[in-house]
Amino acid sequence: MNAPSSAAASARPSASPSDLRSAPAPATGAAHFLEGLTDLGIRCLFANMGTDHVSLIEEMARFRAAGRPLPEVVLCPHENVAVHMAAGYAAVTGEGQGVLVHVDSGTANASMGAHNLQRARLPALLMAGKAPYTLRGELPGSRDNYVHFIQDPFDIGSLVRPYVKWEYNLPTAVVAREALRRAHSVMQSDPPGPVYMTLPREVLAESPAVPPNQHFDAVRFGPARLGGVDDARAALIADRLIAAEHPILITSYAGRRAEAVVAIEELARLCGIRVVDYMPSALGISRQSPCFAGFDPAAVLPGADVGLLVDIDVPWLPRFVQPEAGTWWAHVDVDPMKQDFPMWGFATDLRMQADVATVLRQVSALVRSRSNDGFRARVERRMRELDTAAAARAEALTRAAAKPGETGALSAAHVCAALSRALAPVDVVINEAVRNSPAVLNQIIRTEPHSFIGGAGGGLGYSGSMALGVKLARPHVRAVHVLGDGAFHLGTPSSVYATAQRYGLPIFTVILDNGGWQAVKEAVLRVYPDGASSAENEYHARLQGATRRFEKVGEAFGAYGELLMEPAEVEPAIARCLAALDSGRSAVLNVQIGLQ
Ligand SMILES: Cc1ncc(C[n+]2csc(CCOP(=O)(O)OP(=O)(O)O)c2C)c(N)n1
Ligand SMILES: [Mg+2]
Repeated sequence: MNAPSSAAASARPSASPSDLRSAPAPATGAAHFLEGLTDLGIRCLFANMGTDHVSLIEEMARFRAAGRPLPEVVLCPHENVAVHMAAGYAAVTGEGQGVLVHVDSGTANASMGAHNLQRARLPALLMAGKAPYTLRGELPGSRDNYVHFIQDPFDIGSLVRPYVKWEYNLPTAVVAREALRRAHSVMQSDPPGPVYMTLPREVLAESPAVPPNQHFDAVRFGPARLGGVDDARAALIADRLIAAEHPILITSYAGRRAEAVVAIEELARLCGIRVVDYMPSALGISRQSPCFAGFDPAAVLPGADVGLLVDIDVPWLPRFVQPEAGTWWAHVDVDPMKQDFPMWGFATDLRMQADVATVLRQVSALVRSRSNDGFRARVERRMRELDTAAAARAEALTRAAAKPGETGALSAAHVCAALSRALAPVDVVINEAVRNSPAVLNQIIRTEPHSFIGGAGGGLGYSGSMALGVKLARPHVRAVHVLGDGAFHLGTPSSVYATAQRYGLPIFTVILDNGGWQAVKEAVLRVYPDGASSAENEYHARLQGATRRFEKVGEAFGAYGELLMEPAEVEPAIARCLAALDSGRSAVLNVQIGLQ
């Protein structure tokens, strides 16, 4: 932005250019920092660079020249991409990666993503350089640019503080490796989440006297994970399930861990439990399981005598839905107290902070050892009822998807059903379809753990970048995201497709374009059903102008694009997009579903 000032350089002791060339480069703070990242097993650094990162950039070149290991640097033109790539990567691997952003401005751009990561319980190590604190060349890395004076806010951590588990300003590179280990252990400990570290430019540029052989290994300094519970509490749940007539289970983010999906299925089949995946941010149960009871808790609450809340933030909306007074509730959660929610209130009879997979396996073992003929007969009856209900549900969904809609106003359900038929079980579908989420959830049949990701936070604009992170972590599967037109705008799409192209990470984007923000219109109508907005038919929610060719944003960066208007073209268009995808190009399908 501004030319470096020569005044700052001249304030330092002078050295001739030939001296500089011949002197061996001392290990800078940045070198210790990069070693620390490698210690952690961090594979990727999703980065948006600035003047704060000069020593890191310089050390990376030295490391490459020396053949030393480094994390893979993925340059992201917008921080939204960087932070949500880390989210996508963590969603399918559980492993937090590095996100490197530029001072306060980069942190501010990454803040919304930090919110989404926190709500999804996904780890990430967010790092920002800090503007230099020395003004006159007193130390290497001192201010040499106009922007260094304007990028030093009083409290940079406040930009992400509500969304991180831990924050730290690295005071000296002497402790870089230890601080990094601590950051990593905190983010990976239960409940996982993002952490934030700031790196002053002088600290990265200094040549500290670091004690030799510093090593903070994962075995002795690593994360703390939750496990199961004492048998007495597991037995309380087991005994209730054995005696139950109508047991239910509601989950939302248990599917972060594949083990939990297996444990839910096992317990549900063992006891004949109806399972609802409410607002899922990860697939909690196969959509083809007989125990899967859809996405709406209101459908299973009536008549339930035993209820399990399992890894869930909001099991229903109390304004509209109430559980039966007589239901006995147990809550098993990696985070049952919801300390990050100022207000939260769902009454339960038994609460435990524990690893869901382990507790449910404990309960299954106890149910097996304590079960009796009466229980087995009840389960058999319930499983027959569940089979019938699942068949009826499948039939209703097929009917709902049958009508394709009209030219320029295609049915979202029809399009999603066609997409479902074209995908493989291992492919990963990311939902950001807002008011068309029911079509995505119901019609795109997912069965495998980690084959579905949904938004856990409230920040739109995540799905394209999460798809990139998924593709990076799982190169052999397709990463598909379905999103609204508003979400597409918020997702910094030019940066998404630029990154996809540069790093060979093809993704498939399906936009459900209804001309704007249906969710905003509906929100107004819920509060003011017969108000002035309704009379005027103006909700400040229409975005469409004369030309709206979202697919061309992808084309600008080498993606294959199609505008889909015609019912007869639904299947062929999806096939063409998948062919492009499978050949290594991203594909963008702009589906016109009619104006909201
Ligand atoms: C970053 C961000 N900005 C604004 C919002 C507010 N918001 C919630 S839903 C919505 C509309 C999204 O539009 P679209 O993706 O087209 O979905 P539709 O409502 O039409 O189904 C908006 C703007 C948000 N959730 N996140
Ligand atoms: Mg829309």
